[in-house]
Amino acid sequence: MLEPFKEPIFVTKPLLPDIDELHKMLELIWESNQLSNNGAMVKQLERELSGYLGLDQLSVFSNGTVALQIACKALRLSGEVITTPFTFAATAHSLAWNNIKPVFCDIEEDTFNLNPDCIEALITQNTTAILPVHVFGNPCNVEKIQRIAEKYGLKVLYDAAHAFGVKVNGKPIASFGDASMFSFHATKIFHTIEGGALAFNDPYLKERADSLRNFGIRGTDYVMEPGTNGKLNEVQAAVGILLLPKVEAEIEKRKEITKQYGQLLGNVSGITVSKDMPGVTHNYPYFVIRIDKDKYGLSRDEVFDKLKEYNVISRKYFYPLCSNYQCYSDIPSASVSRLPVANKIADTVLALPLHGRMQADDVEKICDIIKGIMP
Ligand code: T4K
Repeated sequence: MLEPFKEPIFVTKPLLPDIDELHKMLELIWESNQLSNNGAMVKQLERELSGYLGLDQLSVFSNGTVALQIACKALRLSGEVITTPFTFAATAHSLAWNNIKPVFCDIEEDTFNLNPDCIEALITQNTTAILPVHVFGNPCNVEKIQRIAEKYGLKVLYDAAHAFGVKVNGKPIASFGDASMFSFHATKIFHTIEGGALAFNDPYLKERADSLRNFGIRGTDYVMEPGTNGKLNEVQAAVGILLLPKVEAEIEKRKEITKQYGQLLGNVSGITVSKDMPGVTHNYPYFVIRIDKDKYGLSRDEVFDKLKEYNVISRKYFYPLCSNYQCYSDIPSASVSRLPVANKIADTVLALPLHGRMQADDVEKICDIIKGIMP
């Protein structure tokens, strides 16, 4: 019988800047007296992120959710938007906050992403856009989605919250679609404690989003439209500047851990591990397994509870589906019968701990526990 971990081992642990380096950055901010409102640190972070990600039109925001809400406004989305139910609450909520009706589309069994083959049947005269999510950093079928969008004159706004630094055949993930949102929450590979970014393919859209994040103000005497407050502050931008050079090493470490998990769990009956996709530069934000109760002997919920007894705090990302939230479940597209794959996946996935400070021994022990609890 294995002993539980002495301390809880969480699904992630945030990357932290060196405290002395942060102190030096704070001194610069204190000297400048500029704490917010598009100061030097925010501008530097935007420049460095644009360079790192290979994107020209990039702006940072106070969080990913507000960035997504602003993107909907900047793209003038309205009516209905087709999206995935297998995502974090923020995706569908950003539409609802813009008085847009989310129309839920089923997902692919292998990638957990929006299934492009199910999109066309959901398009009506009220549809203005598609909002797919690159779930767990795995790219959507960007080419098929683009073809459908062009055929019906729809915008494509990607929720790339998990996909920082991901590339498809060498192209940055945010070069696809009209706009993409990255989350810089503390639980993400690159973060600014709270924060987010939008990348656009049109400079006009960036200009509009920049004004929308600052109340719609366009000049000293001119407010163009009802904007909001979506500004990132200088201290958080400084955290981002210090973390950016650490991202590559973090991804490398996570890649090793992902490989180790794959080797140790790949042959366990009833457990499916995620695999790299051809042509994709991955960023390894989460390690997610699928559990088939008939073969493994325990359900996902039973594994979740058992792991907790060993101090392994896994997460049921993404359960419940957005389409099953009380606020959306009355929408016709949300019915369980229309989303068979998404409902099946949401009931069987489990995210295991994954971060750069995990040791090989930790991974081995978690895998031993998973094998040991198997009836
Ligand atoms: N779209 C998608 C697809 C998203 O996944 C998200 C966010 C968004 C949009 C919206 O972006 P933001 O507005 O958040 O920028 C977390 C995050 O809060 C959320 O950002 C993220 N997705 C979501 C998938 O996960 P919780 O409720 O699961 O987080 P929490 O607090 O349980 O944290 C998970 C574990 O991480 C904890 O057990 C311990 C560890 N942790 C967490 C924090 C915050 C730490 O060790 N230190 C920390 O400071 O939502």
